[in-house]
Amino acid sequence: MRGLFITFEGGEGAGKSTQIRILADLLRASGHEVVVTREPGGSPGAEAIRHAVLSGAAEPFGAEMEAVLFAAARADHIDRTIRPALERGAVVLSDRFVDSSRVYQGVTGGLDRSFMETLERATVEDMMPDLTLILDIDPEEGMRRANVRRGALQADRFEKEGLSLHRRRRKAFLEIAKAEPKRCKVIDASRQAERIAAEIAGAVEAAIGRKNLRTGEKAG
Ligand code: Z5A
Repeated sequence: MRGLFITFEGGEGAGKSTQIRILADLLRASGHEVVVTREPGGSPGAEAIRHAVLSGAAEPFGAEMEAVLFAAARADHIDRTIRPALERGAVVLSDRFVDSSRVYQGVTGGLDRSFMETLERATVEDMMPDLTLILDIDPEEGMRRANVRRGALQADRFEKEGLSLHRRRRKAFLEIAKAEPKRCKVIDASRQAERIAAEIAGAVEAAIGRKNLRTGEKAG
């Protein structure tokens, strides 16, 4: 693949969308084609599944079925959006990807490890990110931020869950970072957005260098 695949992970309200917007502007200004996408979603089929999983409509069918739906959405997202963009040489910024399944369905959903690994192999194949930025924040602060942003809108299937689950997820993301230090970088997301953005820009610049991605002109 000629492009660069970057994923943003972490708990609710960590600031992933905010940081993706800042980074996308920076990369575009230096001439890269940037594709901003998200999970669940990022392609027409996956966006349809997003509605089913986040509304809670799939919850009665159990955690395994939810995991299968997230995986099906991911397979479509990869085929329709991520792989074509990387083949063009673009930088792909995805708000969540496979680590969210590992954490939300695997760890806090209590699903069997080998079941999750089989799903992951069947969907992700060679499409692991070049860089995963894990935005780490105290879940209390993350939920406070998410509540402010949501305003009068209803909380989704996962936002409704309690603080202890959010704490377990934070720990699980940090464990992934520890197990895969080459791919993952933990970012302290409790700071001001500008300071976080500066650290992210440094990490992305290094990844661009490692991948020898062209800058200053449109990838093509
Ligand atoms: N899920 C899953 O279970 N399995 C899977 O495989 C996948 C996903 C892929 C998708 O939610 C849900 O699906 C997710 C996991 C599950 N669980 N939940 N909930 P989503 O896409 O609707 O939402 P999210 O991914 O959790 O993100 P978020 O809550 O929208 O937050 P965010 O993107 O990280 O933060 P933000 O929108 O950039 O910022 C939140 C607010 O804080 C906003 O008002 C900002 O202006 C403010 N903000 C941002 N940065 C700062 C700083 N630095 N200081 C102060 N305030 C800030």
